[in-house]
Amino acid sequence: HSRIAIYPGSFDPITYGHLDIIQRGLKIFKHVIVAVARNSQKNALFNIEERVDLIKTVLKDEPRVSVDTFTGLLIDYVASKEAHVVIRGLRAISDFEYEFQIAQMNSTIGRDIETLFMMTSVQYGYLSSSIVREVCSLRGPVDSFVPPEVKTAMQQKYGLNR
Ligand code: COD
Repeated sequence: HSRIAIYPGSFDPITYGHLDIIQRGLKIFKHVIVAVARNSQKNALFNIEERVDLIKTVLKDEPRVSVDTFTGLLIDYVASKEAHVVIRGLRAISDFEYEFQIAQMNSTIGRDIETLFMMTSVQYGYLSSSIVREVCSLRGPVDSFVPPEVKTAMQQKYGLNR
């Protein structure tokens, strides 16, 4: 029986789409560890420490969530936490191929790991960190996509807080 689930990702930055998956994960698991990957190759807006701080800030009232980082293989990190479940979110069909590949790889090279997919909530189906970054950088409204603290941090990065 799993009481802990690992929710890994880049979280650059965390959005309401991620937060929705976390809140729903908490209905199934006693504890969710949000694990920010250190060696993600994506072009980053926020460094790892900034991403962790933002996640901690927006989840400060949720004692059943902890925030951590990991390097190397996800399966090794999961094993180090004595966890067996990885939560991932699924949006469109376009997510499927990538997610399917990761999950198959992890269940092949990992031991006793299940990937649990949660379907996005309708209102967040189109939401991704990268599209939110783009909208914000072009001075579009992002209030319905990210918490206020994340919006402020993004605007600072893009030099929009004047
Ligand atoms: N609604 C629902 N789910 C969402 C939404 C939304 N609006 N937005 C994002 N999500 C989901 C994503 O589908 C994903 O499941 C999760 O939230 C995190 O998303 P991202 O984009 O922040 O994170 P990714 O996909 O970049 O994370 C990839 C990892 C870092 C987990 C992966 O690269 C990894 O495990 N790296 C470590 C090295 C490793 O083990 N590699 C081998 C694996 S094959």
